Amino acid sequence: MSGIPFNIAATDGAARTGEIVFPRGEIRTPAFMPVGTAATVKALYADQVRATGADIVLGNVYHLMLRPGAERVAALGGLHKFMGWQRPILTDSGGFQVMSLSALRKLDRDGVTFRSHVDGSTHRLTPERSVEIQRLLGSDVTMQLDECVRLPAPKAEVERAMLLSADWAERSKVAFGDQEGRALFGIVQGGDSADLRKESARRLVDLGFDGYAVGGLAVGEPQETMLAMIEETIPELTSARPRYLMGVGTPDDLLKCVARGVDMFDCVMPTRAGRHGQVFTRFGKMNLKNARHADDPRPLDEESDCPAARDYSRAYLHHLVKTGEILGMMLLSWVNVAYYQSLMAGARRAIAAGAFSDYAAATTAAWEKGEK
Ligand code: PRF
Repeated sequence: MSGIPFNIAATDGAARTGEIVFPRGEIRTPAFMPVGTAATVKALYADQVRATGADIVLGNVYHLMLRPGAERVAALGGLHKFMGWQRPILTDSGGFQVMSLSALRKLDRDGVTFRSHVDGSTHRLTPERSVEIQRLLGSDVTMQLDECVRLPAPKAEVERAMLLSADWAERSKVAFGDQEGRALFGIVQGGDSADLRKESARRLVDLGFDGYAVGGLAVGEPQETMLAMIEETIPELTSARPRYLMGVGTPDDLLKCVARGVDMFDCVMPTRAGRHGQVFTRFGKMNLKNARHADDPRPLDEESDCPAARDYSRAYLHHLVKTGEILGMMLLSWVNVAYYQSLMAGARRAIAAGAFSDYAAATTAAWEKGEK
């Protein structure tokens, strides 16, 4: 392992707060990592993402290997320089696309062959090639290649994918070797089966990773099942290492999972919702397409630190969304990423003060009450 420190400053029940220390900067946990699939957090400047409080962003192996190509990014000085983000970057391995692009790929024990959704060309990913691409990109957190399965699925299918992912974890670890200042995370699979989840977690812990991700959740199962699986998995993972729940979620999911001991999250939700006219604020979720906003001179939240939430009227944002203006997507993505960061900052403060459950209850009550 690469010796990336994870300093836990305080715990409150199962929740923890601390810092993961990378040469490029610290990640304050619990952390929300905005998704920058194609070397951009869609509709936001890198500096703006940083100003919302994000310590780390995501990139994606599958998308970047197709365009612009990992070797090209490496020749241009790496992903940080390419996209103008100098802090840590976590790259996802392509394992999610094994599920989301299932019509365009062929899986075998050794790896997966994708037919490009862009131009139909074929691209091969093995655990070794995924690790190599992430090294070429200059990733701070490399994710193992895994197979994510959509739920519901037959248990035998979930078990096959879990065992394949465990085998790929081992191969990824060998391929990664020892990279000073960079981390490799294993990914727990096992669908909605508690025994498969535990077995997956034990196999990863036996191998030893810098951090442990929980994959294969928020893929069609109810929230209750997701939370139950987290409760089954977390105690099996090394408590001294970061735990990352992949592709989750709503603000409510985040609070419930922080309470269960998750340290890191990523999700397209704040940016994707923002491009579709939806915003998250401390008053809950609202859709700016709704005609009730057309004559409303109030900002989304006058107490927000985010200029997009403070300095523009709801009537103007409604107009931008209704007319499909680019600025509407930019401002709403900004509001949402800023809200997710403020939610996590609040969670960190509350855990440090030993008051996380009060914080979660008060935050949830404010969403439910909505605004006046
Ligand atoms: N595996 C990988 N990336 C992911 C997932 C997974 O299971 C998920 C599941 N929610 C999101 N992103 N590699």
